[in-house]
Parts: sequence; C-alpha cells; structure tokens
Amino acid sequence: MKHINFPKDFIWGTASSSYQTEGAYNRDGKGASIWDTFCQKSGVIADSSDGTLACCYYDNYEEDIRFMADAGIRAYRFSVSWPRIFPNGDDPAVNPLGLAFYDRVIDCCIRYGIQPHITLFHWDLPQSLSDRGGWLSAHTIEAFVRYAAVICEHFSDRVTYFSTINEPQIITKMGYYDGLHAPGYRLSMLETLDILHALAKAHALAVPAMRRAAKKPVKIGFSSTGNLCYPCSENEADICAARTMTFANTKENILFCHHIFCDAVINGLAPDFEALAPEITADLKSDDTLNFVTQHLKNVWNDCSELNPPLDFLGLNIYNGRKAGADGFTKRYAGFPKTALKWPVTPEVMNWGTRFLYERYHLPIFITENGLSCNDHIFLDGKVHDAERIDFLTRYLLQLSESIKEGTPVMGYFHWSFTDNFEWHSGYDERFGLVYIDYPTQKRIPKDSYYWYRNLIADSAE
Ligand code: GBH
Repeated sequence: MKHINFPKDFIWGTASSSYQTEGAYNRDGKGASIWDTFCQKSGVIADSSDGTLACCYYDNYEEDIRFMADAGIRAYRFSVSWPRIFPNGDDPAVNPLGLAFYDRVIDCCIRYGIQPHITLFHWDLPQSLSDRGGWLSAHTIEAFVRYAAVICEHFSDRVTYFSTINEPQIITKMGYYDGLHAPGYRLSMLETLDILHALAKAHALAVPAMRRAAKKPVKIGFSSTGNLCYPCSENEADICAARTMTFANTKENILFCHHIFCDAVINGLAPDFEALAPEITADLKSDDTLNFVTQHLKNVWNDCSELNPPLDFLGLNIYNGRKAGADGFTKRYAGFPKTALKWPVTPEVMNWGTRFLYERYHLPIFITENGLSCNDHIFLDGKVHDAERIDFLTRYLLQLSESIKEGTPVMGYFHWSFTDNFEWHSGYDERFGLVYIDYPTQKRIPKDSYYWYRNLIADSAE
C-alpha cells in the first residue's frame, strides 16, 4: 500500500560522516584532526568517549553498504576525512593509503548500485592547520582548495555529486562561539562571523578549482542549516511572518540562520550590516562601538559579489523548526512531542522550510540530513522497536511530499543516519541510526525503521 506519494525518480538515500563512523583514527598514515584532539582535552563529551573506534566503519564499510543495498537505498552521502588525504592538511604529497580507502568505499557502492555523494568537509579539520591559524589564515583556505581539487580529480570518474562544506553555520556557532564542538573556542559574535566569512571564501574558491580538476562534469553544492519558521495557519499574513522571521537578522538568528552564508555564496549578497551591527555590538565583551562593528563587518564581507560561483544544488539539513505567525512565535518547545535530545517534532518545517529556501535561492534541493535520536535499545526478542522513529519519519516525509506537490524541486532525501554513530559532544548516548550498533561487539542490528524505510522505497517505485 502506498501511503506517501513521491516522484518515481526521487533519490532515496542515507548519510554519515567520517569522524562519526570510521574509527581507525591513526591507521594508514592518517593525521590528527581537531576532533581527535578535542575529544581528549575538552572534557565536554557526554560519556567521555571519542571517535577512535566509532563504528569501526574503516573495516566494516562493506557490511554497511550491503545493508543499504538490501533496503533499496540508491544514494549514500559520506564525508572524506581531510587528514587521511593530507595528514597535516597541506603536505607536499597526498597519502595514497587515504585515497585507497575511499576508492574501496566508492567501488563498493558502485558494485551494490549505490550512488556515492561526497562531502569534502564534515568538521574534521587537520589539527596542524588549526595550530597554524585555522580558518582565519589564508593558508588554510588555500590548502582546502587544493584538497578539494585533488578529491575531485581522483574520484570524479565514479562520483558526480560533491558538497564542499557541511553546515558552516554549526561549525562556526558550536566550534567557535559556544565551544561545544572542536576546536572549542569561545569567540565573540563578531569574530565568529569572520570565521563564517572564511568558510564562504573557502567554498567559493574551491568550486571552480573542483570543476577544473574534474575528469567528468560534476554537480556541486553544500549543506546548509539554520532556524526555519513555518506558519501557524495558511493565512497570507502568517505565511509572510514566518518567512520574515526565518530570514531575520535578530540576535537569536545571527549564528544559526541559513541566509547570511547562503545570501553570500548563492546570491552574491552581503549581509544587512545596519541590522546586524547593533545586535553584535550588544554581544561584545569589549567596549568597541557600533561604528567599529559596522566598519569591521563591511571590511570583511565586502567581497560577496565574488563568492557565488554557480552551484548545482542546495543541500538542507532539517531537524526542526519554529511555529510563527503574524502575532509572533509560539513557544519553541511547549506542546510538541520531543526526541531523545529534547528537540521538538515539527513536521511542517519540511514543507515550509523547503519552500522558503527555494523561493530565495532557486536551486534544486536535496534534503542532506533529517532524522532523530530515540531511546533505542535491544528488546528481549533481539530486535530494536523504534516506533518513534517511524512515526517521526512518516510525519516529516508527508510534509516533504506536500512541498514537492506544490512545485518545490526536491530531488532526494538522505536519512541521518544509516547506523548509530558518534554524536559529537553527546558521544554514543544518542542513536540516530536506522541500524543499531551494539558497540562492544560492533554487531549491526537493523531497527524496525530500517524495514519501514525499505518498504517506503519499494512502494514509491511503483
Ligand atoms: C547535524 O548537525 C550534523 O551534520 C551531524 O553530523 C549530526 O550528527 C546530526 O546533525 C545530528 O545532530 O533547537 O533544541 O531543537 C545538526 C546540528 C541540529 C544543532 C538541530 C541544532 C537544534 C536544537 N543541529 N539543533 S533545538
């Protein structure tokens, strides 16, 4: 029985990232990333764990890919670990064993009929580059551009889809402002925005270098995330309000919004300095003035018209949104079901978020992440009954299908995540997978949602 309608050629996929799954943190010449270091030193990881072993995916990738194929999954989004390819980020020669690992992964995907989608940077910056100034140094940007070109040159014979950066917004907010992610800095909002600009520049310089290096035409994008509002009714005034609040330059939006980064790298537009400056000035710990802040923003972001080389798609990582209307916001959490991480379940964000972003950016969309952490565990019958995940996905995908029906070009959906994995500062306590991992034995146990997803894919091909 077909319960949700999707186009026949819709791409059903799943996603993961290098540090969260691979393990093998020092094998075959890999250098240290800022996450290797951060987990040892920061003391912020919930269960004091790290990604040293993670899902032992470095050795188990074939089993995981076979499970994907068995579910009918057609596309797999994963990231390449930069320090596997260049241990210090900018070594004179590539590490051939690093490339060889991803050759094995990609060839395996192709053998199983799965389209690989490569993300170049899902947060594991080489520690050595971070030590030498990180993103604020022009040298890191150059090294990224070279790394991006090498990856495209080497893999484009078999891979069409490449994303430059996963969630620049979370890199900057959680890594450089909140200090909860590597490298654990707590900068001011003004300095944090300098990092966001550096990421925009790294992306913008990498894209043409990737196209030049590719052996076949490639499709390039990146994955964006941020606050999204959806209207509390279908009245025009509420829809307008939700759209306006999504792209507002308010203090709570600045470090977690789609538009500052996307306006620059897609539309070539600088941020609204006059609106941002007062909010940022209020956040400063120093006694710098509004004038200073405005001038600084203008100096840093003056090159936006050169930051937007053409892209082929926009990746969106959507987890939840906020209900809003002409009368303002509703409470963020009250009255909503919540996931294990206490994130509200707000399926309408899939419908309205994709529409608002398409209206503003006019790029075909991939949902590059969506999913949830539940309190999964193995029941006495040896299975993992994650009814909550099935319920969540049914609601979110119904709303996504509404958006497509209204004309939003959403090309595919990548469930986050395929297997449980290392959930950053929450460690292994949070489980986002369709497949359960019993970490002590590394045994894979498909959850009920895995079989549900398999049926959904089979149904929508009819
Ligand atoms: C993604 O980050 C990452 O790309 C991925 O590596 C990670 O495993 C995955 O999500 C799951 O976390 O306002 O309380 O509802 C997404 C990070 C998710 C952070 C949504 C902010 C909103 C929290 N963001 N979250 S709340």
